[in-house]
Formats: sequence, C-alpha cells, structure tokens
Amino acid sequence: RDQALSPGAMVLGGFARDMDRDLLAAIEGVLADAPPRHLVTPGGRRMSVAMSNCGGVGWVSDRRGYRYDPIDPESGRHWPAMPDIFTDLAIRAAAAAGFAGFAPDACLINRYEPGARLSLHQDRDERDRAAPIVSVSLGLPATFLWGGEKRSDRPRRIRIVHGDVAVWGGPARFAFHGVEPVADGAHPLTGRARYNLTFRKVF
Ligand code: MD5
Ligand code: FE
Repeated sequence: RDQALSPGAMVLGGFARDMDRDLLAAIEGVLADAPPRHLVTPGGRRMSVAMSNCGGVGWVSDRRGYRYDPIDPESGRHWPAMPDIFTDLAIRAAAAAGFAGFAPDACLINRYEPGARLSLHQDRDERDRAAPIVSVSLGLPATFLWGGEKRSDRPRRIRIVHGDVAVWGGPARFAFHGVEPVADGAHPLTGRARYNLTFRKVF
C-alpha cells in the first residue's frame, strides 16, 4: 500500500499502525501540558482544526501572522519536549522515503473533529527548505488534497487512513495541499477524532 505520488512525495501505508496505542498515549501526554486550541488566522478566521505542538519550537498563528515560537502563548511556557517515540518514528519514516538524516525540531499536532478541514496551503514558514515534512495520521480517515506548485493546479484526492505516514520533500516540498472536511464517524482508538502529526525541521 505504499504509494509514490510524485518525485519527493510518498505515502507509507500503515507505517505507524503497530505503534498506534503508544503514539496516542504520547499525544495525550503532550496535550495534557499544551491543550489543543483553535488558532486564528491573520485574516481573523478561527481554524476548524485544533492545534498544539511539541519540540523546540511550535507553529502558531494569530492576527499578527504565522510563526514558529519556542513558547506556547497560552501557557507562557516552552512547548512540551518531543517524545522519543515521535522522533524515532519520524526519522525512520523519512529514511524509508529516501530522506536519510532527517532531524525534526518541531511537531505540530492537528486534531480534527468531524467537519474540520484544512484549506489549500503551502508549508513555507520553515527556515530549512531542504528537509522533508513527515505526516502521521491516526484515527478517522481523511482525504488529502494534493496539488502542485501553483494554487491553481487542480489537486488530486488521496485517501489516508489510520497509521498511514506521508513524506514530502525535495521537488514536492512546496506543493499546495489541504484536507477535506472529515466525515462523521468513530474510530476504535481515537473516537470521533482524527490526529495528524507533522514533523518539521524549522531551523
Ligand atoms: C494534516 N497537515 O493532515 C496535514 C498533513 C499542516 C498540514 O498540512 O500543515 O499541518 S500534511 C499534508 C501534506 C499533503 C501534501 C503535501 C504536503 C503536506 N507538503 O508538501 O508539505 O493535518
Ligand atoms: Fe500543511
């Protein structure tokens, strides 16, 4: 079920499935210290996805813009440390997709409840433009929208299920992408939720 999408982009089908319970426990540990919250875009819209972070820096958005910040603005404290099980998984997945030596310093945790979506965007706030992004999905299934270099490129729809890991780097690193609204349902492990972890090398 591995799927090469284009040069630099691939889905490793079920790569994280055998670790799902341990991953969820680690997610819950991070979220206990840094609860997921609905960020506001610079344009003033409340995001439907609830977000948190772990690692040296975390991605935040507010009326002033998007940025990576070592401090959680809600608590005034550093983001929780990245659990070893996260770092290990991200390094192994990147290597399996051809990106040896990946060293993530940030992990964005996205929590989707049914109906939540992510509109088409590029990830371009990371200073390191050579490193890939590793994306781990748990819980309810989703449809990734995966476009091209230009916002106007018609996106492909890619079904992503519990345990799938996707890696985007090289020529695919700045592809436009998004997530369709998550359909209602319940997953045996996560309930009415989809989690996505994105591992990034920011600095
Ligand atoms: C998600 N998160 O499912 C997605 C997973 C984000 C975000 O997009 O910025 O938090 S990453 C999905 C993705 C799809 C296709 C291309 C790329 C990423 N990419 O080129 O970086 O919550
Ligand atoms: Fe993204």
